[in-house]
Amino acid sequence: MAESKDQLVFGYWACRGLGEPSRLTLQYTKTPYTEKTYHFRDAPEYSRDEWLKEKFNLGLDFPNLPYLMDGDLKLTQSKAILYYLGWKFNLLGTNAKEEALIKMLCEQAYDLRVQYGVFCYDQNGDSESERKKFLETNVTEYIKQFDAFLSKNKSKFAVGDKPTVADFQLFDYIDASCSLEGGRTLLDKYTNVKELLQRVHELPELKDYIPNAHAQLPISGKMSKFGGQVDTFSRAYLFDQAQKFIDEFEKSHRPSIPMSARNTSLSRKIFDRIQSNFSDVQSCLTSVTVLLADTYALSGNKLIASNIRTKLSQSSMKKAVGYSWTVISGKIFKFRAHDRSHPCSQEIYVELDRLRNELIEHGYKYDESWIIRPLENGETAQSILSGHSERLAIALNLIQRPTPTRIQIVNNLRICGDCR
Ligand SMILES: N[C@@H](CCC(=O)N[C@@H](CS)C(=O)NCC(=O)O)C(=O)O
Repeated sequence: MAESKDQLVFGYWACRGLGEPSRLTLQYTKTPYTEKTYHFRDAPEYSRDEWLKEKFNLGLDFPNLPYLMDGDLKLTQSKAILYYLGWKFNLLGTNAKEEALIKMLCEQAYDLRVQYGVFCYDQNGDSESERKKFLETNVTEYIKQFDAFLSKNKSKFAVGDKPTVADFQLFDYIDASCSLEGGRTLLDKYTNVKELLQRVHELPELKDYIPNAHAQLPISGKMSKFGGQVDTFSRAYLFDQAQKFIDEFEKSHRPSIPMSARNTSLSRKIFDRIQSNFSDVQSCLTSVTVLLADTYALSGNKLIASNIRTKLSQSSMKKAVGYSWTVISGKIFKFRAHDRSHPCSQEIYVELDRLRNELIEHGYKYDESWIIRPLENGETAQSILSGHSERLAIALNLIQRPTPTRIQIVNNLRICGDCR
């Protein structure tokens, strides 16, 4: 943003850290402000010079990051900044009780964020089993309590029917702690929390900021042990940033399979690394081989992909069939691609045609880039993509009467980008 002398100045590291809820507030209120971004230098020393040479010259009473300057008011402490912005922009509730609840939620979310931060910078952040433990104990406990609070209050946003600073604090800090592997699945269980995050995500005032500037920021500083940044970058299709992060991470850590390996959003370059770490295709896990083949195919190299698949089928490794499961009225249904075994198959395919036509009317086009094998006789992009098992499971739900209010699908496969 162009700098003006009366503009607010917000200073913080080039990451989400403790600064993002205030940035979300400034973005939501469309406040023109000057972002003063500080960068850590590269590993191994991660020097903080850029900040330290200014730290004591800014007129801050308690020099720290983040800081906010609004005319002669110079503030540090992330929550003091957030509450000030909340007051200034009328995002702190409409009475003393609401304000107290908003602050309680902000403090609670902050406690979670601090625990998550301490964990990720600690050696344990490097261990997948420790991350799992941390998610299952600490993070789960917080999310469970937030969910119970939201279910009791039943308002559209955390406190009341309009967004407040509590929504921005909850949105960013819960999202950060759920960037640990399994965090998204955890959120699926706590629908009040999940829906709140979704509502914030969909705020029209944030529709440019969240998928762009916000998504590009790493969650934590670069010396954090946990590679959640890679995951976040890849989710946002920012492969170059993901690669850069891995390069920097590996200057001081042993090479590892990037977190993004678990996502669909994979770059060929990232996966070349997996191949070099698992150079003997015969001996590595089937799933890694399948993933490797899919990645080559997605990055346009169908020949290498097909060679890997041929090797796989000639080896003793067995590729599990991909299924999507869904539960309707307590009964489990299972679909594989192009499945016609369900007694309502005919209606399922009619429903899929209806959905497809409706989507096409709204501008949808099949994304052929997700087809990762050569087309066979008579096949078209449409016939392949529209037979994906998750679509069949969704269609079965949609032909139920009454239509279920929530559809849950579980798969043992990657969901292709077109189905998403
Ligand atoms: N309680 C403070 C903690 C601030 C803090 O720890 N800031 C870290 C980044 S999250 C920092 O690097 N501060 C700069 C410094 O210590 O010089 C807050 O909530 O703002």
